[in-house]
Amino acid sequence: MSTTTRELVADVRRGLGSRPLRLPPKWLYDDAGSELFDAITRLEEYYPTEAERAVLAAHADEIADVCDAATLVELGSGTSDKTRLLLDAFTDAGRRHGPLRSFVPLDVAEATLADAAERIAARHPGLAVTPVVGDFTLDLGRLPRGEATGTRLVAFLGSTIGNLYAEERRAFLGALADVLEPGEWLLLGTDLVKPVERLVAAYDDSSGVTERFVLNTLRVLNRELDADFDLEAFAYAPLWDHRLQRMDLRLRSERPQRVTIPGADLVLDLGAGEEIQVEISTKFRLDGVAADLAEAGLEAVRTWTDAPGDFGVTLARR
Ligand code: AVJ
Repeated sequence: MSTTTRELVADVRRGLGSRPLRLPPKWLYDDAGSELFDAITRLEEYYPTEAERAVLAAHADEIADVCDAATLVELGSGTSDKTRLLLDAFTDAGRRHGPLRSFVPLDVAEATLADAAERIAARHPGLAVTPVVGDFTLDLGRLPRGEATGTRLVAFLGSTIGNLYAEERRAFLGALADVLEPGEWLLLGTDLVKPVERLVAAYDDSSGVTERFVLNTLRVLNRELDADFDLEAFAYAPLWDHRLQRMDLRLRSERPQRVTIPGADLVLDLGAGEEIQVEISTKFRLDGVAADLAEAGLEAVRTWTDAPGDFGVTLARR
């Protein structure tokens, strides 16, 4: 059994073996899921991608000027699409700190990662591109460091940090601060709190792509663990959790049903209306972001937002 399958089995036993039923969002992002997510980013209603792109388009040069990194690491890199804006600024021959030496994208979706790495290597011939297949909650210790990289900037974009539960977010930032040397950098993208109508529209789009994306996690369990989830028997049920300031994306069992998951040695009896939490997407305030960083021992140096204030990008230093 591969390490990934072992992790999936452990997550499924933990998440579906007791109530509330919950699956960690990373199992949404196999290659099919990554493609569906990519389709989400092109939806009219899904504003975060374009909002973050606007921030990077306007300020990448400034970021490359403030930040003296020689290596850019990208966690949960996916297609690395917006990262192009950073790479163009950091590899500019006229950059104050000299051009970037290497790029290290890290992602669980292997084919998506390989494609992105190839595309970037072709665009930046002078840049060493070293993809790492891995999970950013587990594999920070495997990132290259030291003389091979020089000073690193770790980019964690797209508000992926919002998919972590509060305690996981704290653990993640702490682990990141542990692997960074003093003087190394973090660039963190965070989706900001806004009127609930826009949030709900972004996660419950009219064309149903988000629903297919969320259902894909059941397809992953059917394939990897030989489970017999009937995708037709589940309805997508997203909601805004006002108290916790997050979108809460769930799948609701439409009828009482028994699901068997042989690969995890699990039988799951679901009642009508019972829900499985598949992903949360926390929304932030900029002062809260700075406070979370400070608690981990990282100092917010500068923050940029797009003109409407929908999305924040914070540069922090260990
Ligand atoms: C992975 C954080 C970029 O939370 O907005 C989008 C994932 N899930 N629609 C988000 C997601 C459903 C997305 N990020």
